[in-house]
Amino acid sequence: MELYFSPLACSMATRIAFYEAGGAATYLEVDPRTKTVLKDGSDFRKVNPLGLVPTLRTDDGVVLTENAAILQYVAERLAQAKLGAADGLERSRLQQWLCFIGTELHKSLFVPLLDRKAAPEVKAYVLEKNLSRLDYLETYLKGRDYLLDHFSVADAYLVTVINWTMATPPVELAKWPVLKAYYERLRARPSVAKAIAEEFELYKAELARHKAAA
Ligand SMILES: N[C@@H](CCC(=O)N[C@@H](CS)C(=O)NCC(=O)O)C(=O)O
Repeated sequence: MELYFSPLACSMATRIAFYEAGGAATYLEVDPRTKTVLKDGSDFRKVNPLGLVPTLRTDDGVVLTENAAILQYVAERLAQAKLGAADGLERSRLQQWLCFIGTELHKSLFVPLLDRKAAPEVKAYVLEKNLSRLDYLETYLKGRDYLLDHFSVADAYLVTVINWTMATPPVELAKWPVLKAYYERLRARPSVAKAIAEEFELYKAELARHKAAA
């Protein structure tokens, strides 16, 4: 499988899933500004017209987009690692969490906060409206190690998104101690630690590249 990714972006969740399962993949870095695939300079929009990562090319050459779909596909393909759901209700729970992370956290809270072009009023509105999502997680995670009863691709996605609090100072994780402890626990997990360490180096290179091009 080939994973189109950008450093520290939501695509890191799929990398974590591959590392967790010991699955082989080819990682193709996409520059988020130029939308070029670094390896060969090709136009990523020819693969995904939206220019969004993650994008996965399966071993059969099929192109899949959308984090929730990709994560569930990878979990099913690498079923021995049990990163997905065991039965019908758990499958719905997994989808519940993937949808929650994708819509309530990723797009509604973090994307506007990370957007350098978003006006301060927009950021203030987003914080006022969406910080309750973190309160909700704080309550849910009390006494739990993971979102389901075991580590799953939903945790891979959540730790990836919570990792962005490093770059969103208005969201101080210390205000949600249970969520902070969850994040730190998951960050220490070998698959997550490896993915963050590797992608952080690539992120620094991306920043240097953008600076040089400015
Ligand atoms: N709905 C998509 C959103 C993916 C997404 O927002 N990816 C970001 C990185 S975290 C991206 O590629 N942004 C580049 C852009 O907006 O041009 C999904 O869930 O996969």
